[in-house]
Amino acid sequence: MSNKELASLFSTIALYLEIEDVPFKPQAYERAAGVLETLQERVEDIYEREGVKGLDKISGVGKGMAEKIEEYIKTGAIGEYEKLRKKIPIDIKELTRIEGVGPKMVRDLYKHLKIKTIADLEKAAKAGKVRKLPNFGERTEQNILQGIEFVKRSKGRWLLGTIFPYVEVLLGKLEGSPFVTRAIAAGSIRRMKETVGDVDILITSEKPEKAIGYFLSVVSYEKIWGKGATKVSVRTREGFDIDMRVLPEEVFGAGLQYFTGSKEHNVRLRTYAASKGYKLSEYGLFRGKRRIVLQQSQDNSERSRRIACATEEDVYRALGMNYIEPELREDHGEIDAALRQAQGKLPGLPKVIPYGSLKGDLQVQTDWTDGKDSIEAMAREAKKQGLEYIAITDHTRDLAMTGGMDEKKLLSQMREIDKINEKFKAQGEKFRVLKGAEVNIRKDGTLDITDEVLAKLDVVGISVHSNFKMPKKDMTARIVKAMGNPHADILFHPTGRLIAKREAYQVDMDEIIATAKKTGTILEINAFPERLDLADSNIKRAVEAGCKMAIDSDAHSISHLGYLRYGVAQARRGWAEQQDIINSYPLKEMLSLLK
Ligand code: DGT
Ligand code: CA
Ligand code: CA
Ligand code: ZN
Repeated sequence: MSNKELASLFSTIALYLEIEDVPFKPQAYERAAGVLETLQERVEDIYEREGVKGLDKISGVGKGMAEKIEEYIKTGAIGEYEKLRKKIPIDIKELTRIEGVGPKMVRDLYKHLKIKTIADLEKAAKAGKVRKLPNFGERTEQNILQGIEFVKRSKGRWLLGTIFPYVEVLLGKLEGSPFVTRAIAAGSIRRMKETVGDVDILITSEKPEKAIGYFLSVVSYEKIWGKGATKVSVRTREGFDIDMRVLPEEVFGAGLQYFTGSKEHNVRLRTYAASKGYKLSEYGLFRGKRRIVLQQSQDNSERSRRIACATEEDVYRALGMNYIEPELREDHGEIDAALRQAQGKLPGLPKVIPYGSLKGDLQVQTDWTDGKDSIEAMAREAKKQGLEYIAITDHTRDLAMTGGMDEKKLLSQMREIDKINEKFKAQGEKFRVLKGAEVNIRKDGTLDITDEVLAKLDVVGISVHSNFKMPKKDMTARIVKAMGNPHADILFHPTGRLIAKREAYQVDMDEIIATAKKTGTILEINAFPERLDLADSNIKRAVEAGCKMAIDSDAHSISHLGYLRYGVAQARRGWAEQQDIINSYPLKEMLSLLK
């Protein structure tokens, strides 16, 4: 059992209770779910040590919730959930994945139309039944149908940010096994693609059967799709699939290269190899075109023809190329660039920004608006993670539901930040909290904070949070106008997309990029796992145009600051170098790159 599983169970209970119109309880479950999501220690460990009292002590978890957690730890189930699930047989999780469909809507749809699944909802909406419900209307019905299309298209893929921490833990366990020599994730995870279809794990081992047995003992799986002497595929209890393969040590490089993909990269590489008289497969790079018969033990003649397999570097080098980082392997011109580079010609491969090279974070929310932690807590955690500065960028006036700040509140927050900086200084700590805001771009392209106050801030982020459905021309004009504001430093999450949830708004990226270049506005690479906005392809365009970018976590709690690595990954996938990313510079230089 993990904290995350329990959190997800709690938020489902909250949804059921909302459908039942139960007062207050849903909020208690929601709050506890939020806490569990980000809790560092496992609740089981806390419970083992301090019992239900210890659970009660976790801030945001009351006595009632602590008892529910205890019930779950002891029995593996929560009675209230089982009861609700039987009473209200709706697939809430699935239905609320549709953008714009919340628990209240699910409740009404169920009460009036007996809608339980996305399929039911699609049928009813297509028949025009949804628009007739009180508070729905034709526009809502259209939006629901659009949302359903989007969910259907993204089905079966998982956010990298959901899968990656799981895989890290799993690899750690595998490496701890005496039967495993090394373990690594290949496939889309190694390429750090924003969404992942399934997890591919490669290991080397002297005892493959034992290694597979060990793997099955540490993964909680729902079913085994298939199992052989050197391979096993499972569906995890979390609902995604893992393919695990055991590779022979001598050909590990070739295997890793093959299973890292992408398919498109591999096809291009294999075709190039063939044109040079080689044969490339997961078993190695071979001279000559004769087809290799795949079998466990290869005969001596094959072994003698095999020229490169131990490391990936060997494979690329033998083909006359420089090593290509996994994030670049998408057949977007990387093979030609690697060939040119090896021949001393330009343009070569980019020197992609290294992980861990960020010095600051320029979008951080706090408990002044919809964040969970205080300014100081965010700063201390950022410092712990090796950063030298962060900008506090809480929401502004128009986002009233988040407690968006007006000028007065912003000014008082600035005084608070001064105090915190003084405190750091007095304690001899080298860390700087910058004053900022995430200012709303209104429909007409003006900002919802006066220029006079914006001028006092160190970092002004601007973003679209309303009227997402404007025509492309109008949306582009709106954003371009806002970028022209002399105080607007960074365009936050430039396309507004939410992966698998909400399409990006219609906007002319070429014009945004040109305007960024002209006005010196920084474009953000928002690292929040469901945003990753700019997307990799847009980053590449921005790099080519010579725009500067910032990689921000958009953290709403201390646990989100770690998202920065997904932003760095996205930047690498967009061929960005360290010099392209302003928050990889020390504070003074970074500030000099803002307007
Ligand atoms: P995913 O799982 O959809 O996020 O994407 P990948 O890239 O992880 O794809 P997956 O899991 O189907 O296969 C893992 C890698 O194995 C893939 O990136 C390249 C390699 N591979 C799989 N099937 C083929 C194939 O038919 N041809 C070639 N050249 N490579 C393949
Ligand atoms: Ca995969
Ligand atoms: Ca796979
Ligand atoms: Zn927010």
